[in-house]
Amino acid sequence: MLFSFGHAGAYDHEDDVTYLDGVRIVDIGDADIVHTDTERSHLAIEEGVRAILAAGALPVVLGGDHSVNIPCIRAFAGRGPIHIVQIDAHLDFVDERHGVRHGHGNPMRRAAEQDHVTGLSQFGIRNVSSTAKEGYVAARALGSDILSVRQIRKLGVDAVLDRVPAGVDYYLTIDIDGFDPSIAPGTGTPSHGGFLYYEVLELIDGLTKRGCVVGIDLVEVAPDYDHSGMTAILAAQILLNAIGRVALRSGGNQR
Ligand SMILES: [Mn+2]
Repeated sequence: MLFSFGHAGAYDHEDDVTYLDGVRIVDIGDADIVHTDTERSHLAIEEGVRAILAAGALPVVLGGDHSVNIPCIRAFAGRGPIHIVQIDAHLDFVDERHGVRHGHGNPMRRAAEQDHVTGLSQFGIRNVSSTAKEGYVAARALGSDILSVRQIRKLGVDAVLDRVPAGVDYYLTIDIDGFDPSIAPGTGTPSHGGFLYYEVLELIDGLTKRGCVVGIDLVEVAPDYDHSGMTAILAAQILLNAIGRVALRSGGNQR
């Protein structure tokens, strides 16, 4: 509502584009969850994403913790290969710990195991994480490209985009803790040294020019920790601008 000013679309004077003009957005509501039953909750999420894909629309899924990415990626099975671009402080590549395989430390490992996932670009990874060194080794062995925020700043956005396979379908997963806690404090595992707004927007903008973004999730916004509401506003702004760019450049090209 904060960005609903009563005129259509979102005009960006730098690009001279009115993003979201004519774009139809439908909220299909929450996935039903069964408290303490992750598997059944994930099945409900997968069913919802499959329904969105069957309608020919772009799924944009709001978490929830990062485990919700697992059913989102499963829903793309049988629809052609996807390359995953992850914005996150954490690698989320734990295979199993304490018997847990479908928690919020596991999603990129579960994604990499899927036949329809061809590779991962993991951006913003830094600091202490649930993933130990063996997870990084396993991710790289599966062809994952792992870059920290500092490495991305040294390379620049264009050089980073050059490392992402071109002309393919991307699934974009944004963990809000990929951003710096100074602008996104409302999350369970804040990690200092994170991205600023335009660094991520420019990566997303470049991605929509390089290939087709066919799915998006944004996860780990925790309202109880978001005392100023600023984290939710950041999430809304990055999604508004991401959806606008995908809609403009995919031209109804969604699978
Ligand atoms: Mn994550």
